[in-house]
Amino acid sequence: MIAIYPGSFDPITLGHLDIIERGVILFEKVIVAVLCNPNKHSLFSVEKRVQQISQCTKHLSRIEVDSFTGLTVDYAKLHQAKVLLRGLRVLSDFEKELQMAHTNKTLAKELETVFLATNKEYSFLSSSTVKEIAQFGGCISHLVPINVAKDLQLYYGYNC
Ligand code: COD
Repeated sequence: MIAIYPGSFDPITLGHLDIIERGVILFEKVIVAVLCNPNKHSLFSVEKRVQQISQCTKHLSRIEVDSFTGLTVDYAKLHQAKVLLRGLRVLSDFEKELQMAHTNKTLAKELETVFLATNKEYSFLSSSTVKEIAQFGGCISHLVPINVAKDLQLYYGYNC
């Protein structure tokens, strides 16, 4: 069964990576799909995010990294995926994720959303937190893959 793991991944964190690593154990193939959203300001371009994810998932087989525009359900149908993979950290995620899952169900009945609970080590971790720490020169090397840490340090002009 093919699962799509859609998201912004701006940038990918160790929390996202943990979901991907556990996802490939459960599914035949996981497609990590980066949303290209021209209405949302992103720190890294879609191409850069795809490159970052590809680089830090090199050790995994049965994974594809791609970008998409439009509806996630349309992208899933195009790739014959039956599952949308999502992660849950805290209660506020649950509200947002449930609403998204219900919306997607109204658009594609055959598609199931599967949630993986965050690894408790990463339950506090989000791309926004990482960007905020990096912006002020804080150490982020324990929060993101090494290649992403380098990109953030280069972007904000510091070393840690
Ligand atoms: N531990 C576990 N899971 C985590 C962690 C962590 N530390 N951090 C993030 N996650 C999970 C998130 O809960 C989420 O499930 C997933 O990883 C991706 O997170 P983000 O923040 O990178 O991506 P989102 O949530 O911004 O992605 C939203 C989509 C792009 C999927 C959504 O906006 C979408 O589908 N857009 C396309 C238009 C569409 O189809 N709209 C209708 C559906 S609402």
